[in-house]
Order: sequence, then C-alpha cells, then structure tokens
Amino acid sequence: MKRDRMAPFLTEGKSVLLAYDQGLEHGPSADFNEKNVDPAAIMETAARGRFNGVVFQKGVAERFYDGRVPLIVKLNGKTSLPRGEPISRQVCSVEQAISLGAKGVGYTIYLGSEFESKMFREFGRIQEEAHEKGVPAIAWIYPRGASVQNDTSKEIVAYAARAGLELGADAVKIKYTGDPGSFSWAVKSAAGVKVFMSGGPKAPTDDDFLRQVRGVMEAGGTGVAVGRNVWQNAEPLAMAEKLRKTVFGQ
Ligand code: FBP
Repeated sequence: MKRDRMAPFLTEGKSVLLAYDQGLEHGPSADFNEKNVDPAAIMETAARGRFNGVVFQKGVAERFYDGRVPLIVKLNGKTSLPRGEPISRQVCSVEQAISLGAKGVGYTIYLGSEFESKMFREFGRIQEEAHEKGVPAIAWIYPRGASVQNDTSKEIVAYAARAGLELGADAVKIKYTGDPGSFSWAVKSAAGVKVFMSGGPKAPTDDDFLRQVRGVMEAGGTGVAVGRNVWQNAEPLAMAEKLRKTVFGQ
C-alpha cells in the first residue's frame, strides 16, 4: 500500500486515538463504571473530544459505531482469564472490519511469548490483506511472558518498535519507557513507522499522564492511543482537550 494512501490518522503527522477494547481484555469490573461501561458514551467522547480515531472490537463496532470518527477495528483479542504464556488470536477478518467502516485494523502481538511466532504469522497475513484493501495495519506490541523481565526498559520497548518495522506495521502502539531520551531510541528504531504510546492504567493525576505524553512528543512520537486515562477521568472531554493541546500544541 502506498504510504500516501494511508488513513488521515496516520498521515497528518500527529494523532490521538481513543482505545476501548478493555471490556474484552480486562473484563468490565476491572475498568468500567456505570457511565463508561456504555459504549455509546465512548463514541460520544471520541466525537466530541475530536479524536483522530476510535478503536473497537467488532461487536462494539457493529452496535455502537456511528461514523463520526474514523474507526479502527481490533482484529484479535483475549480475556485476562487464561494462565500461562500470552497469545491473542484473530477474531475478526480484515474484510469484516472494512464492512463495518474501519479505516484501519489493529492487532496485538506479545513479543517474547512462546507463542510469538503464531502471532507474527497471523499479523503477517492481516498486514498483507489490509494493504491489498488499502487500510493500514497497526500493531499493539507488548513484550510479555516469562522471558520478559521489564516490559518498559529502553531496550525492550525499542525492540518492540523495531519488530513493528520488520513485520510491516504502519504504526506501532508501545509502552512508554519513562523519559523522552530513552523513548526516542524506540522512535528511531521504528525508522519511520508511526509510534503511539499506549496509555496504561489511569495515572494518579492528569499532569502525571500529560507529562508522559509530552515526553512521547519530545521524543518524536506520533501521539497516543489511550483509553483509561481519558474515559476513567471524571471529565473525559476536559482530559481530551488537554491531550489535544499537549499533542498538537493547540
Ligand atoms: P489503555 O490506555 O486503557 O491502557 O488502553 C490501551 C490498551 O492497549 C488497550 O487497547 C488494551 O485493551 C489495553 O491497553 C491492554 O492492556 P494490558 O496492558 O493489560 O494488556
């Protein structure tokens, strides 16, 4: 796929995506309250908060996506229930995602898991099909499993970013290393692949989270793909506004 045919959330330099696949990954009781358990509320936040994209699993997209914001469909997923080495398998096709209105597809790879080769293979097929059909493939790359000691070290996060380049991802979503200096090594290692920081659990204060976002931008990152730090905030739209200011400077 020609890079200039990529969706606007990847071509416009900077980007802020709203992630909402945690219902499958963590279960509703871990992350949701009476308000944000309703996907319609998230759709509203995505639109009114002027996010560049919203990330749903296909079931949520089928029932709640209303077209106001570009859609990215997560093509694989798992729950937090199985024990042992992590693996996440495909649950939605590229074709189905596009029929739901997706302008991009997402896939999680657990780098370092004893099952990483299965996820590499599946992502490889997805990337090829996505490019044939003209949509970008975004890889959530999380080093995880018994062989991974520290999933936010400079070395392992850069490895994740580089794996995204080598596997043909148009963008990677990776964890923050803790400071802009070390994160810039991940950005360099991605060699032009767009780099998004994964939000993580809600930070103690808005400023704590925004400091990380500033670090990502200073390091040359594209932006953030964030969930809990926005929709768990008591004022999601106010947080969205602060996030936009930090990423776009306006
Ligand atoms: P958050 O900003 O809420 O962390 O969302 C980012 C994300 O990648 C989600 O897309 C995904 O559901 C979740 O993190 C996975 O979390 P975990 O690190 O527990 O696998």
